[in-house]
Amino acid sequence: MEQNIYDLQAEQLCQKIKHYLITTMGRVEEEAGDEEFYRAFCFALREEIMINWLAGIRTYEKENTRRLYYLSMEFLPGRFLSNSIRNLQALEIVQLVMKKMGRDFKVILSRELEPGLGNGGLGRLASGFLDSLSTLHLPAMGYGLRYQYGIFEQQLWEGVQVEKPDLWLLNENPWEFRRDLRRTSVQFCGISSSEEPKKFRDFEEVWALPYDYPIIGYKGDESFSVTTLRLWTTKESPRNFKIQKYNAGRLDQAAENTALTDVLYPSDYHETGKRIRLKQEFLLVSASLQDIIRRYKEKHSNFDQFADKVRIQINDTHPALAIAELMRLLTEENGVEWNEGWEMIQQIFGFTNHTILHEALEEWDLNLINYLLPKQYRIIERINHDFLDSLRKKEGVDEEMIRRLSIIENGRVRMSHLAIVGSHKVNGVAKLHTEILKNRVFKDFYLHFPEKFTAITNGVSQRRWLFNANPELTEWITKKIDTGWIKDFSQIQQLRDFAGDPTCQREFLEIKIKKKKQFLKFLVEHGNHRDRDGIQHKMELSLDSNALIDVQVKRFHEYKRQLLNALHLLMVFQEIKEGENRIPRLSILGGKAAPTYETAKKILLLFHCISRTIKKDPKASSKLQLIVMENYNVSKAEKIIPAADLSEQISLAGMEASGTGNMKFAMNGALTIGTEDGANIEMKESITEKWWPLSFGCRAEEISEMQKNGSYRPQDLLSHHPKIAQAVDLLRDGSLTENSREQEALNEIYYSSTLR
Ligand code: 26Q
Repeated sequence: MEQNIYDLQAEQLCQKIKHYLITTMGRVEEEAGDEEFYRAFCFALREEIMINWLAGIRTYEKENTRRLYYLSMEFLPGRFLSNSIRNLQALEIVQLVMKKMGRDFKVILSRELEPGLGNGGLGRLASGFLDSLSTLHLPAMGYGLRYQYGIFEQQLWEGVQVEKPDLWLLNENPWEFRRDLRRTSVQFCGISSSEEPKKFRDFEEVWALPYDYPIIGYKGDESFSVTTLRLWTTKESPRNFKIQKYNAGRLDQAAENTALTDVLYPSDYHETGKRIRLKQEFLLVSASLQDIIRRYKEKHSNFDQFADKVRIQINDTHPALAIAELMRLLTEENGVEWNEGWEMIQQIFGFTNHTILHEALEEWDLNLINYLLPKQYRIIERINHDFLDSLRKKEGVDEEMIRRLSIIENGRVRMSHLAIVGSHKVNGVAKLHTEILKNRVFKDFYLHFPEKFTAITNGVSQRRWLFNANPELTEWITKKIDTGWIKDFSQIQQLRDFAGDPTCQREFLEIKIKKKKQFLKFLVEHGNHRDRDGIQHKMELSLDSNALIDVQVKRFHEYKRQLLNALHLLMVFQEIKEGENRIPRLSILGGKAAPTYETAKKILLLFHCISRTIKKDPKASSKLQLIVMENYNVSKAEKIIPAADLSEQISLAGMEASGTGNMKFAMNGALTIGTEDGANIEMKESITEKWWPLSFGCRAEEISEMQKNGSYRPQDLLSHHPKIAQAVDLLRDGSLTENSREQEALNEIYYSSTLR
């Protein structure tokens, strides 16, 4: 009986696919290529979700619920198709369709180009939230930018990072819906007369056009929800092109606004201070807020309930201008009184901080803001003025304290201060991180507004990282504890009862081996390496699934200490050469370096040199291999993480705000080699010491102590530990390099890390 229903549904889907191939692409089934088939398949599948999508929107409208809006300059949703099929519990039907139509499911899935609209953790977290909000049927929406080019594609030419444009919009995207009716105009620059603030002239108008993406929640026993991710672009609005500038020979100025959403800024942790970035941030903020207000006005004739109906979370300070822009929209365009408006603002906004690195804290030149956003600048001045006034009324606040807390200081606007002042909550992304915010980074704010600070530890979506990425382990877990954990991950605790059972341990290890084999197969089939001219060559494996797979995949950054991993590999290399018997180890490295981050690029090159040196040594390569994977992204993560035995989470304690890769590995059964940092600490607490055997390194306080009294002396360490010294020496004695360019890079790493 059930089989018949399946068959019927699959047959219907087949018909739809054929229909789309013919009517939208002019192709018959037999001649359609894989990409065309992929697209037709998505068109057919998305029909199945439209009703739920619309119904959800209608229900929230009818019930007039409070909405949550997540504003973020970055989203990293990963591929849509595979995750959606899994969430819809449609895997079996889809496999049947593929069989009926003679297509390879894996190949079809791999035709989807991943939307890389983020740098790393912060963007992936944003997408994870949308997945959860959708699964939990909560009335929420994400707002971001539809970059024409997402994070660059990384190629490694003999270990040198070469950045190529990310062409995710190469083909028509079946997951986006252009919403012409919702286009919005955003204003930059302009002059207003002080007598008549309503008369604003000579401003520059930019049109933002939204595209909607369905974020499909998990379908448990009941029905499923679809949440909207709305991304703005300026590219597709013909009105953004300035013909007069073009005729005057200034193509750059003529096309500046059509190009505004062209590229994602690829440097995490580095404030760029660039004008186009500021315009991008404001575009997101203004277009989204106007959209939010429009939606509110459909149901209300005044703003009395606005603060009750709207909540806006800002993902780091990147959208913090929303505080000024909403204040402007309320007071200047909707007749709300200043004080009332300000009350509302603080109820509406919440601010998440993701980093303590000083160079990543956004500050804008006052003249730049005043020129591009004169109205908002004046509002920031007033907010600051009122804020400082209220501080002066407090006891024990001197002018030095005022200076430290001020939003505007020394010709700069501090976005984090604006965000804190305008929000009811400021959250760090793990316990330790929040403590550091309270005691160091935002100490003065904590002194005066302790109630604002809260720790909300990050999470990841077990649906993408376990349910979808590891169906084998999913099945095993579900056999033991049923399916509740797919929606509520706290239920995973029930697995405790099985942890010590030898049969369970064996079953688990069998699954791990299977995932390792799949991954190794993927490496052999797709894992190329490039020579100095960028030509690809097949990768050879010297180890098999008996080797420990030891993985560090994340953005390249000094604080994440990929260099420490490299030095450890060199030590293992030496030991093997000296005849020590070690378990074979396959070390996987992956991650992008910001294009301007020279040190990170040198460390990438070092890994290439180490990999090559190991490969050349027959004795070493029978026990050790290092593979540097190009272009680490969400899709690659889905393949690597389930296969990992060891998860490298070795940041300098106090620096990694939370980390989220750590959680993805742990839920796939890898052991964490980790420092006492970010969410590692809380993970260790809940998993307990017994199952967390590989903890190491200084704690955050010990590091602060060392920094304070200058007691970190690498030379002393080297003279006390000959094995470390021997490994470090390889950096400069020429045994890893083949040319002077490489040796110069390694020398710089050597001297910058040993001479202090
Ligand atoms: C800032 C100004 C101008 C241009 C770019 C930026 C910029 C962009 C991205 C600054 C920082 C980022 C990204 C930060 C990030 O990903 N942080 C990570 O956030 C994760 C989610 O909370 C945490 O788990 C990580 O610990 C944290 O490093």
